[in-house]
Amino acid sequence: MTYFANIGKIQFEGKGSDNPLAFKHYDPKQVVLGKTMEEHLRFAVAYWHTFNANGTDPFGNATMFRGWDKFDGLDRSKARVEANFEFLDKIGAPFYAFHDVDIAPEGATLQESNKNLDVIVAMLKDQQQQSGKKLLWNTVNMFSNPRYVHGAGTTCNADVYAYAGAQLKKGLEVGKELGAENYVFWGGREGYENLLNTDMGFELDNLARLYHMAIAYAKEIGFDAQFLIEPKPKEPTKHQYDFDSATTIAFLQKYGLKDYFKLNLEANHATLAGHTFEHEIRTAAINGMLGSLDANQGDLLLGWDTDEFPTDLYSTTLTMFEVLKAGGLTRGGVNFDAKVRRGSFEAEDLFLAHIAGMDSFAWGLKAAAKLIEERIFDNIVEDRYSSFKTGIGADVVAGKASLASLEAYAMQNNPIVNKSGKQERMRLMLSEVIFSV
Ligand code: XLS
Ligand code: NI
Ligand code: NI
Repeated sequence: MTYFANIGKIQFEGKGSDNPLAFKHYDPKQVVLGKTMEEHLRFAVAYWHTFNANGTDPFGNATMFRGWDKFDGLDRSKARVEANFEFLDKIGAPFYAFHDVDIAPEGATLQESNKNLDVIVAMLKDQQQQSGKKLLWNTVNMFSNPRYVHGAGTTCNADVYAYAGAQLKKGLEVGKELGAENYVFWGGREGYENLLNTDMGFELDNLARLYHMAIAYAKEIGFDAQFLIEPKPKEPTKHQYDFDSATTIAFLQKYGLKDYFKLNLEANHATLAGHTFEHEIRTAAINGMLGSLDANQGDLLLGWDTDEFPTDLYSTTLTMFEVLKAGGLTRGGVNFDAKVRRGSFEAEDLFLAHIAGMDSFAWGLKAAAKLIEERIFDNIVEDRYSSFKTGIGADVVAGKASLASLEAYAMQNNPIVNKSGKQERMRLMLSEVIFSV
């Protein structure tokens, strides 16, 4: 069965092409800084946005009716599996990612849900083997079902906590079965609405307990995926506990979890937290915590997680600049946690949107590589801190300075001379590089 009959394999045609169904920048085999674009970017398709979303919003019903929507229940799930692998093949993405509830319908009981999962996971495994496509990460949805109204790992109800543990256990088994490269924890409803009814310290202790149990179980079953936490500051709760990179790292450190996790950073979550994406990536990188990326973009005029496909070249360039400087994504990837707009309801839009995202990231990768190869910013930054290379600055860095030695130096060093930071010049240089590649 084919779901995208009118569309063939998307090819790289280069900058001159006017074919909307072709890549202008993403040439998977092109080598950039010693690795192919495919190896750098490790693109993944998000199951939930591509195969489950139907265009509903708080004000309106579904606008999207896909080929698989003529089926119901498990049959629809099976159709989605086929559609997923057809899409991965045609768009040329090596990876996909899902929540348990994306791939199989929830049953009336835990047993029934697990049975449904088993049927679909067997199919996914088979299709993975046939196609060579891989699972970048899986996760479990512990936020949509009404049982999670007060959270999962941070719920006030121990029965719900137990259910969450069971669902997580199955999620780890599914990840192992499918050879997932990573396993993601996004704290869907791990947060609070009102502090008056919330024991914050207790909730965080319980969340850490759940993570420790997950580490122990993964070890027990030999599931060696990289564990990732995905920070987000708000939505659905007013105050999500994993607010941003820095908050999440502090949490992991406090509970002795830091060595077992890295971060899955999402562009739109960064901006919701009042940061740029590159700020979040840098914060993770300097703490050795960069794991993977959920690529999308928000809209500064709207205050929520709009999950648009990333097309802002400044952002993709600065993102890839940070990633390259941090040594790459290793086991992570660029997962399009992004959805087509409600008005983009044609099946072809799924392709056009992914092409836009992949080309924008490839463009950003090329620009970032040029910034690095030609040391366009590095020289400026190095010069900016050069006073720490010699004299009193070098003493500070070597740990040889004391407040007394700083005082002795400051007393005879007069006047102090500062230099311009030159950021306006650098921003123009950035534009020049982006439009030169
Ligand atoms: C929601 C999150 C979610 C995670 C996976 O905002 O981005 O989609 O990536 O649960
Ligand atoms: Ni995400
Ligand atoms: Ni998100």
